[in-house]
Amino acid sequence: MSAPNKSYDPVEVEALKPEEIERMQSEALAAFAAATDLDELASAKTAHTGGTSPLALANREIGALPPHAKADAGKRVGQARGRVNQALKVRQEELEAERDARVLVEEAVDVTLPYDRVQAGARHPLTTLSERIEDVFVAMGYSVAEGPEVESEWLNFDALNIAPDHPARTMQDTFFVESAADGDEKQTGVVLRTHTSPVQIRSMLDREPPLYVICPGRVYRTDELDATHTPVFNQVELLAIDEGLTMADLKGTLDHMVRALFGEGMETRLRPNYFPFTEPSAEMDMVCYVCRGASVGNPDAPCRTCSSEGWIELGGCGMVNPRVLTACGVDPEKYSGFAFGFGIERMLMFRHNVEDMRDMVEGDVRFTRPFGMEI
Ligand code: FA5
Repeated sequence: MSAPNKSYDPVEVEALKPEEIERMQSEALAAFAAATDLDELASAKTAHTGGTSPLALANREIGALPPHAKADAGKRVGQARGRVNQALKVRQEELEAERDARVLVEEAVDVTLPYDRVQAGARHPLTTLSERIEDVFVAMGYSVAEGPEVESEWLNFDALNIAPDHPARTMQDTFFVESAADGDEKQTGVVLRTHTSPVQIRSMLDREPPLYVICPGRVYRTDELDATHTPVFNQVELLAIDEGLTMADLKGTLDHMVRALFGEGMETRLRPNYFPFTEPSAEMDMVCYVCRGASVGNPDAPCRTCSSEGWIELGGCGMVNPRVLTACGVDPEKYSGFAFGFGIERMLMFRHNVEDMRDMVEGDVRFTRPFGMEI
């Protein structure tokens, strides 16, 4: 850089001569125009606008000029730098636009091209069957009620008229989570619920009659896993409490359910049975939906679904025992009710000819896939 000099003539400083400034500017503009991509433009930018570029060095010369010469030289260099920066900005925008347009073409994805399909999951047939059953009852005005799987012993047994010394307590082999404290009669143990019937009790305690609920859910029993039993299975419970309900209402409701699930013309029959929480109680059968009874006494046309018995056992039912109504604060003089409970796994078995219940719990998609895609 030149030292300050009072008689200094800027025209005589090589870097500040108008033609020199003009040349620096032209070279910069030509370099920007020649850059074909943003990387080349970045190099040209450093070379022509950076701290050691010719125009930056010329600008530094101005500081050494006498005051009267500074304005002219400063204007000349400043205008040149302004034009160079403006040209750089314009070229930068052009090249960015070109790059964006190119990326859109080069990185476009053709969504119509075939690809390696990932198998979509689907819900388990137990879930879809359970929901189908719920739909039948919801359409009749029932609401869906749920309860906890870890249940108090009182709700699972006592409130259902199954006292601690009642033989029925051993009918359902129970997983105990916590046993009742010794000597404290009011203390109740905790169990994994053995059936969905405690949801009946919860519903009656929670709501005022009339009451129409369907309670689907998972239940637990200490049964070995085999072709017809699993320690964890699903039940659906039905409960109706209203004035003047009779066994005829129960039978009509069950007939409607089997028709909705298995087709027109289906029938049910009730056989006497015993459940502590219903009185009278019955076992409910439906006519075999495959042979419709035609296989009975007909060895030429045996039926595998019903073993040629003509009927398929579906579950237990009955009129809610007045003692249960009383325990739940429902007046048995005013109200009566019916209840019905059955296993979803067993229904899936005969509805779809599944021979081994173990297939339902192993989680193998080869089992669920033939049931079709229901998401
Ligand atoms: C009950 O559990 C009664 N709570 C049903 C009931 C409700 C009766 C309301 C009256 C009024 P049960 O123990 O029979 O009843 O069981 C009902 C159904 O659960 C059986 O019909 C069967 O389909 C199914 N089930 C029972 N044990 C198993 C098991 N280990 N694996 C799969 N399904 C089972």
